[in-house]
Amino acid sequence: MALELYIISGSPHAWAVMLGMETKGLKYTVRRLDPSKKEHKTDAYFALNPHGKVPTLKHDDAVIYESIAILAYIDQLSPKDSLFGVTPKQTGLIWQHIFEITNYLRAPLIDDAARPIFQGRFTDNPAEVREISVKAHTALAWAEGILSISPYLTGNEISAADVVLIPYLNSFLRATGKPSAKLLGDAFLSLASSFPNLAAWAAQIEALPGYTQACPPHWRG
Ligand SMILES: N[C@@H](CCC(=O)N[C@@H](CS)C(=O)NCC(=O)O)C(=O)O
Repeated sequence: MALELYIISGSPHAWAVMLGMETKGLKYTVRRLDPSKKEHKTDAYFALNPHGKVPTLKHDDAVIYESIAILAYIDQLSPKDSLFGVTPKQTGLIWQHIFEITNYLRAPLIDDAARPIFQGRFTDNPAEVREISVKAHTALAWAEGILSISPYLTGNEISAADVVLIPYLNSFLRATGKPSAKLLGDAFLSLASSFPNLAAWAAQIEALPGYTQACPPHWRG
């Protein structure tokens, strides 16, 4: 049976799974839900995902939600280009970085910045913007440090850690380009000058075949 992935366009978590699918070379069907019609809050969708969130994967008799769980599931479908490493050391490091990203980078980049900006509820208080900016800089500096010693977060190959981080980074950067976030955007005008290794890493992932296909559909146009 085909892999069916339920997404909302713009969701960084859905994006990460799509990038994982592309990296693994898997064929999948996208079921795009329209949040303006609350298509992710129907009884039929709650039966798949009790939280009414995306992404959710359907495959044979399996229904899996939580983006990182879906990445682990699809990784098992083919041995090609393992996303979670092949040695104990690689696997441990990949999971360590995934937890770093979800525990320490997601909040400053997505919860405190990208999401409120996209939802039109970002603060215009300069002191609050400054605090958000400092926390985002600290988060990105963590990645910059790692990427100054290896081309991907866990070595020479792309892993689930990279796949989880790039949608957070690019959602954050897209959000900071919005006029309502000008104060914050000014602090991140040139990623390349503040975080050269992070910028090179992002460019390298964006050049991979499948990257564009994995991007949020409404961004591609
Ligand atoms: N921890 C979940 C987070 C899922 C999540 O927050 N999804 C958001 C989009 S990025 C969503 O569905 N929001 C719609 C809603 O909560 O109503 C995962 O990794 O899959």
